[in-house]
Amino acid sequence: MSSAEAAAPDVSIVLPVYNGAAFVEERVGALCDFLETSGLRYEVIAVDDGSGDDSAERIRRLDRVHTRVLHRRRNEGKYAAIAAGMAECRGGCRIFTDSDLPYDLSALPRMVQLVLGRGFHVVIGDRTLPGSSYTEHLGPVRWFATRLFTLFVRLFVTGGVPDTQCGLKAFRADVARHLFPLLRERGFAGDVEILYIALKHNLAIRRLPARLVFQGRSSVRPVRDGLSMLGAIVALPGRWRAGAYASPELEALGRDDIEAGGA
Ligand SMILES: Nc1nc2c(ncn2[C@@H]2O[C@H](COP(=O)(O)OP(=O)(O)O)[C@@H](O)[C@H]2O)c(=O)[nH]1
Ligand SMILES: [Mg+2]
Repeated sequence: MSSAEAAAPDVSIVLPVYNGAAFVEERVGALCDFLETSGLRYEVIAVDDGSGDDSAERIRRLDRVHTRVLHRRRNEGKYAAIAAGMAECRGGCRIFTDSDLPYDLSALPRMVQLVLGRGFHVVIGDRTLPGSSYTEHLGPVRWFATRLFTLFVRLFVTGGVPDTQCGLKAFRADVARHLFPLLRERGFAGDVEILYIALKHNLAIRRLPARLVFQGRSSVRPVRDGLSMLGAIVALPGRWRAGAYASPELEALGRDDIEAGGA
């Protein structure tokens, strides 16, 4: 093992940040405090996606160890930021979560254990599992759009994954390295696309209950984002057939024999 590999952190946390000035210092600070006491070797990569506020500066001013900020000048979307952050990660387990850290942080070491200890390729938060708590208040339009979207996704794309949109997903380093460069979607549809590609390559996906503990202001525009997500989703099967998601590495990983059940 080279010295660079020996020094690699256990976990990298990627935070896509967009106009989070109201909460980002407190939430990123809480994340760093948590990670410091977790015993994990970690790095945090916050990716500011052309925010119109001083989110990036606020995170920089926290001046926390193992934490850096990437700044993108133009707002390109949540998944553009996540993919840029993932490209910089060195951890054995690479996690992204929303920058308001909405989910109980105890999920993080659990995900690391499932990825590094048990070898799962992908571990996702799932708000439909028993043990989840999801009390997010949704307005009526968002509520309806979410129901319709979920039904659509279930029917057409990811039969085995009831909750594609939870902002808490972990990837084994080798999986992340080959999966993220295949993504075409830049916005919220990336959640569906990444799971679609993972399922197509028969990767081992483990679901974990997600407990919502904090909710920042939502930037989702239900009608506009919902329609653009539906448009993105109908394009996935055609792209697969055209070979856009072909990857010999992911295909080989899909043949891994990952032990089921247990811890
Ligand atoms: N990089 C980037 N992140 C975004 C953008 N829009 C939302 N996000 C991030 O995506 C996450 C979820 O967004 P949010 O507005 O809270 O959506 P909701 O929780 O699903 O209602 C948060 O971490 C946001 O910072 C964007 O345009 N660019
Ligand atoms: Mg949110």
